[in-house]
Amino acid sequence: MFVDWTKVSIKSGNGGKGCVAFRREKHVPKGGPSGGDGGQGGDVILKVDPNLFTLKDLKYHKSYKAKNGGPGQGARKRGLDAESIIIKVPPGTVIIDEETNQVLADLTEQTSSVIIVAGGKGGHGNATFATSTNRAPRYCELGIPGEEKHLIFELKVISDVGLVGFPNAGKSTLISKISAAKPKIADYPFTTLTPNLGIVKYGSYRSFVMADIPGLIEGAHQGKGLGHRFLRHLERTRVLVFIIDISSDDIIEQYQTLNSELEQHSPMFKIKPRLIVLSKADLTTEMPELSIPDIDIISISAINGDGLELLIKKIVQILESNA
Ligand SMILES: Nc1nc2c(ncn2[C@@H]2O[C@H](COP(=O)(O)OP(=O)(O)OP(=O)(O)O)[C@@H](O)[C@H]2O)c(=O)[nH]1
Ligand SMILES: [Mg+2]
Repeated sequence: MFVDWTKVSIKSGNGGKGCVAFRREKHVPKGGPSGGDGGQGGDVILKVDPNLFTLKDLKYHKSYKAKNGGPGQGARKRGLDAESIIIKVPPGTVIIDEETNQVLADLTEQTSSVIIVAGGKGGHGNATFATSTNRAPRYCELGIPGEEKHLIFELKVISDVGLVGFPNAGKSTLISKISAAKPKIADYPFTTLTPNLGIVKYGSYRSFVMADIPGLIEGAHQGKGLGHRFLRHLERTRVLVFIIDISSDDIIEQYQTLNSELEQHSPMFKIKPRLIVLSKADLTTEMPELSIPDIDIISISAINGDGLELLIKKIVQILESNA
């Protein structure tokens, strides 16, 4: 199951309480203060796991609580520091504070990690407070309490290239031909229900990541169909590839409709480099004469492979010139 949004509560551990104690040894009738400090409460840490692709695990585990630091002990012994809790998230996870709506972290790098709430510091034991005027203090500090937060985890998948198209246009077929992704393909709309990522290899060692999302329909930005839920997964892409069935009545109008859905979702799409791909070219012998300023239009057939090499070449050109 693909989960790209969930709420999670987290709490870091309290610092351990300091200790009040005095040295008790043979031949030392009035030993000095010896209460140790409390240990540090556990942190809650978020860490990217590049092998994850969904927030599914978090959906079933709604709250995470780190342990409290141990209390200080006699003989100046410090309480145990509590272990941190590490929550693994897929690359591209955005962490939002539910109360303030503030973005607290955006974990895009393959290795990034962040302490989202730090454990409380332990309190000092009475040994710390001994002075020349008060040699036997009978007080200590409590630990600092841990911090609690209610968070929203939102995944925006990380991919270089995003496929945009109406349902049934052939997006999933394309990604299945040029990458190892094996999405479901069928001759009806809304076959794809959640995003698929595929790694497209080119040259000897190079690759880019392509995202196939559910098809868009007019009104998607207002919630029609399924696509709007997934538009945010295109936000981080560097190239948009519009896939339009070559036998469509008005290809330019289809492009404009798709484009306007994207722009109404977010104006950031206006400046994204793009390509238009006419799919299912094997089904027609009439090649439409089209042109749109500054946008390359190429035709492909994912079924017989025509145009796929050129498509990859064009995508790479755009990626490299916008690196
Ligand atoms: N003849 C021909 N059929 C194709 C080609 N590409 C895709 N199809 C067919 O078009 C239908 C839809 O393909 P999909 O890849 O599932 O389309 P999609 O855009 O992913 O559709 P949604 O997931 O519903 O948005 C399937 O029956 C495919 O076999 C092509 O190049 N030539
Ligand atoms: Mg599909």
